[in-house]
Amino acid sequence: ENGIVRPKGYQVSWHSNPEIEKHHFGHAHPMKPWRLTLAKGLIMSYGMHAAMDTYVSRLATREELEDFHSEDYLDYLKTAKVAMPDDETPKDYNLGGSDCPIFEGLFNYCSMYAGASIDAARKLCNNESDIAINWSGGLHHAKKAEASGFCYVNDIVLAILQLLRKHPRVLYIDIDVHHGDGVEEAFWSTDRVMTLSMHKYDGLNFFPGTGDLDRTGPDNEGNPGAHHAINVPLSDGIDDDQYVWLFKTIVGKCVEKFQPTAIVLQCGADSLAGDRLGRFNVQVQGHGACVAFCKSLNIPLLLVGGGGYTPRNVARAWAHETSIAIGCDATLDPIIPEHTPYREHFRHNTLFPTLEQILGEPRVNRNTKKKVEDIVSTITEQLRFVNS
Ligand code: TV7
Ligand code: CA
Ligand code: ZN
Repeated sequence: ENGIVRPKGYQVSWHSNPEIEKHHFGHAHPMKPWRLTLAKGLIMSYGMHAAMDTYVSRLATREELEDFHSEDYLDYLKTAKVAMPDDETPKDYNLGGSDCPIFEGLFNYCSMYAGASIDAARKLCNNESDIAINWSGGLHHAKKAEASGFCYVNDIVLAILQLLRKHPRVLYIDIDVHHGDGVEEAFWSTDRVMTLSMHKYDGLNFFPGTGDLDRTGPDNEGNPGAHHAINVPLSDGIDDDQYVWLFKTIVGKCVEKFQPTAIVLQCGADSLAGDRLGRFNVQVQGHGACVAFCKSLNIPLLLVGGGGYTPRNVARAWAHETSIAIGCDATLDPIIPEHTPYREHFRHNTLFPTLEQILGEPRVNRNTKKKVEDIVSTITEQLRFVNS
């Protein structure tokens, strides 16, 4: 089908569970697990599943979730009940507000996306996969005992903890438009994980309000985690050229200094132009170029999803990035196949719509040349303190 063949010399595994897609955060909520259905339909209409080892993921076990989360939080998450709409009960563990509602099947939903990331990490540890993919994961805001920003269980932290059983050093990279605060916090005090997030930063005006350039790790002397948190704060409207230049330059320097033995890339698609919550002008091509650059490093790679609130663009990005993982991107027909489920949802029939097609009016790029160059020099200076 479409000439998609298994990549020679390396293995890609795809971890998903159709049950995840059936959950609903509530009518008006921007997080729509249904976007995974749209992405999967597009991936499969191109025949890409034939080129991967596909796994229906299992639920993470209680013990696995306890690797990071506290027992009392997990108890509450498991027993929390959908409240009456006008119920004024206190929002324990930040659960039950409008960002992190309690919905039907919540604990199963969390256990499933976490199980998929843990399985994916184990495939990399066993050398059974070179690239492992879980588009339903990437929920980077969840804390040890707190839900935050649509995230309840931090599958990324759980996956990195699995990788650390085999791998001395893990590089975490986060291209979601929001700061990857939960992952940064979890590994704040260790030099075995370097975290790098690119995000919109505007003080407290943009969620979660952290991730300024000078947030680089603990500042108490002798703490091993010092300098191992890297933050790239950006303004509205950044385009592919600037974004991909920053990504390659900074990731290149991090890999050179830190010498990671595994990489986790959070591919949040809310950094794309036209996202309902995002503010950037990044296109599917630029977003995908970040994935291609990581693949080119030939280091075991875990790809997870994350944000993404305009489902048609989420599906485009993750389908394109799946094609990069299996190495068929150059030969893929950019015209979305006729038999793609929900094809009418894509509006334009191409994987790569132009900015004019995506946006009603263009978003002004507030990132100057000087600003992006200054970010690189500050981070270059920071990395002088990092040894592998
Ligand atoms: C990884 N932005 C998650 C990103 C999490 C962002 C926020 C909303 C939002 C929630 C809704 C809703 C919304 C149109 C957008 C301070 C508040 C302001 C709730 C209305 N519409 C990821 C979290 C962020 C919920 N939260 O990184 C139900 O926007 O800014 C905030 C916090 C308090 C709560 N209110 C928003 O991408 C997966 N929430 C509509 C209905
Ligand atoms: Ca980010
Ligand atoms: Zn986000």
